[in-house]
Amino acid sequence: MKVLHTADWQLGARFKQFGERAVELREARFTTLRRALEIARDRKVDAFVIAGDLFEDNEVDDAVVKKAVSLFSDFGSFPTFILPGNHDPFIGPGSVWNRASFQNAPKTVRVFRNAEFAELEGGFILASPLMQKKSTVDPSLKLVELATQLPEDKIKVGVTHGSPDIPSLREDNDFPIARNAATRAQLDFLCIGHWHSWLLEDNGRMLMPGTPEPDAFDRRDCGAVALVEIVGRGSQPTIEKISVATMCWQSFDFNFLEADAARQNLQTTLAALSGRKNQSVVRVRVRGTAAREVLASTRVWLDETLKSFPFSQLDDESGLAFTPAELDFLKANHPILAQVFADLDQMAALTIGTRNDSASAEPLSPTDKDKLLSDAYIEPTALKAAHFDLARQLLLQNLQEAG
Ligand SMILES: [Mn+2]
Repeated sequence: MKVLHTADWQLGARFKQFGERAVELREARFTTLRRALEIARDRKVDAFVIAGDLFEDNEVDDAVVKKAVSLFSDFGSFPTFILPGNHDPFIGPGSVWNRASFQNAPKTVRVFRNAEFAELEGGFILASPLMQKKSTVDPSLKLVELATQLPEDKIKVGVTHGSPDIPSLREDNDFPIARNAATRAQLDFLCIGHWHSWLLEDNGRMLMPGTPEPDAFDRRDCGAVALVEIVGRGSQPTIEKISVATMCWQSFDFNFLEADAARQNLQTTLAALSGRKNQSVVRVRVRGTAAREVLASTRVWLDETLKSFPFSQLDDESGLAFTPAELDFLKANHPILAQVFADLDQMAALTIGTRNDSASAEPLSPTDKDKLLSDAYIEPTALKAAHFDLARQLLLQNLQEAG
C-alpha cells in the first residue's frame, strides 16, 4: 500500500503581517498542494491522506473552499482522504465540510466525519477525526477500537491529529497522542498532523510530516510531504520525504555590536537570494545600540536593501547608544560600573599595551589580570583591541536593556 501523507495545509491562512501581499502567500499554498497532488498521481499512490487542518478554520473565505475543491477535481486517479483537525473540526452544520461549495467536491474525495474506516485494495485506512478545538483525550484510542473490527492480516493505516505525548512539548488539552499509538492500535502506520515540523515516532510507524508550506520564520524541518510504502502486514514502512514548499522563510540578525561584519554578511546573504526574491520571505532583526546618525543611516540602507523583496519584515529593536557625556554621568553616579570600566581599560593596558588614561584608585594588578583570564580560559596573547571594544559595548548594551 502506497500513501502520500500530508497535514496542516491551513488553506486560507491570513498572514495579516504582510498586508495586501498576503494574498500571494495564500496562493503559494495552492501551488504547493498542486505539486503534492502531482507527486501522488505520478507515483501512483493508493491514497492521498490529509491528516488534519486542510483549512485554516471553519470560517475561511468561500473562494478558498471552491479553489481547493477545483484543485482536487483535477486529480481523479486516486482517492483523497481528509481528516478534520483542530483548526477545521467536524462540528456539524457550521463545519467547512458542510458548505455547499464543498458538496461539489469530486467523488474521489472523502471526509471522515466519524471514527470510521475505508477499504482500499491493499488494506484499510482507519480514521479518528477531531470534533472540537481542544481535548485532553487521546484521539488515537478510537483507532484501537476500530482496528479490532477488521481482519487481523490486512494492512492498516491510521489517521488522526494531535500532539505526540512529549511532556516538554505538549499542552494537556491539545489532543495528546501516545508515542506508541501506532503499535498500540496494531497499525502498520499512523499518519498524524498538528505540529509544523517533521517528527517520526513509534519506531518509524507514526509520522507527523509538518506543514508542506512554511508559515513562520522559526519553523525547522518543514516544507515536505511523506511518501509511505508498506509492502505487507507487519513489515517496516519505508518513508520518503519529498520537498514541496514554494516559499522559503528566512530570518537574519543585524547587531550593532559588530555592525561592519553584520552589514557585510547581510549584503552577501541577500545578494545570494536575488534570483529567488519572489519565493523568499525575509526578516531582518535589528538589535543593539548605536549613535543616532549610525542608526538612521543603517535604517535607510536596510529599507533600501529590503525594498526589492516583496515579502520582507524589519523587526527593529535597536536603540540609541549612550553619549560620552551620558556615560561620564553614569560612571560618576555608579561606582561599580566605573570600576568595571577602569578594570577593562587596565586589562587592555596589561595585555595589549593600550594607554590607560583612566587609572582608578585601585587599578587591576598583573596577578589579578592573570587569575581573571585563566579562570575564563582566555589566552592573553589571543586578545585584541576589538575584544575590549566588544566587551565595553556589551556591557553598555546590557545596561540599557536592563534599565
Ligand atoms: Mn492542528
